[in-house]
Amino acid sequence: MTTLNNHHVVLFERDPNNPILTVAHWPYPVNSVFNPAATRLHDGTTLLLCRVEDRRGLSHFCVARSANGVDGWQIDPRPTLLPDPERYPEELWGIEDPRITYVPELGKYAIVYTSYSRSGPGVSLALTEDFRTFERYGVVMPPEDKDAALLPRKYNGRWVLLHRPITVLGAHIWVSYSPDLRHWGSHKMVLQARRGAWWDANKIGLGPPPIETPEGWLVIYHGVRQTPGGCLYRLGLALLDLDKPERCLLRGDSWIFGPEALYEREGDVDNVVFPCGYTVGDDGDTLNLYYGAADTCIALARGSIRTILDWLKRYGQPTVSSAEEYTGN
Ligand code: BMA
Repeated sequence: MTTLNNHHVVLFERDPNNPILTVAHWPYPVNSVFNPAATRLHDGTTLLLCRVEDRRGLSHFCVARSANGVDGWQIDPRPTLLPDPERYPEELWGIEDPRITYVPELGKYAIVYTSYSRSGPGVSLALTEDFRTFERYGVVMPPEDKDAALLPRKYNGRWVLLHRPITVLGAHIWVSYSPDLRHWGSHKMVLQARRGAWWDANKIGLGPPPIETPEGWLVIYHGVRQTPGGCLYRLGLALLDLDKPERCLLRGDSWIFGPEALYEREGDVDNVVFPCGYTVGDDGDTLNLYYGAADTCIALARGSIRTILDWLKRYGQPTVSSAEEYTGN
């Protein structure tokens, strides 16, 4: 049964300094800075791995560091990670939309990103200890696939990747497993785009890496509504089982964050909020969500993990079984 589920609860508040990073901050000429990955280093510094689009239209990554995660950004004077199409042809048209996961077992950060190849966007992986040198693993999911992130630990000896391949049934979120970060299998659909008039019809994708909570992996995902006036990118919530992340426990009906501020409404691509990273505050509850606004600049919104989980438990619905999702019934 469909119930009216239109809860106007504000779960994320925009930082008054928004947009916190723009091309005006950049030490070299660029077109736009957006869709950053985020992490907190061991000394508490916030590190953003920003997608930077140059004036040819190709993207690379550049690191920005800040003590408080809001201002005083120290930006690498040159690109931090450039596409390397000579050795990695899949990076021919740039690298985009990174997600960072710190992996304690490896003592390294895993960066999962979109490599824009001649065949379309695929998912690539690189490891780093210091965001200065990077060990590339190449393509881990062939085109067309994007919006991927690694979970920070193995399940039964296998790493877990969430990603968004395009299939004949649409653009849905899948989970895949690997013993070595190179060979991936046991693919399963975990979250399906809805249909028809829904805000998340036909195309969804993972936002930042899933957030570990005592109640499950909190997933912030984007839904793309196609309208005659262009696409609208908004955010929704889901909760995956902590013991079995391929199992979706709850999913919200309403979107919870969308383009409202002028810097989200107008830019190179209007009406886009696109988070690829988060950090958690010292209180263990404050969620700092870093997002690209209108494919032009970087903004920050804050929420409370506790409040978000309460919302999901109150308004979220259990999802249909994966068998039903496969058949699309
Ligand atoms: C998606 C990605 C994002 C981008 C968004 C809106 O498909 O390519 O990088 O922010 O579209 O243009």
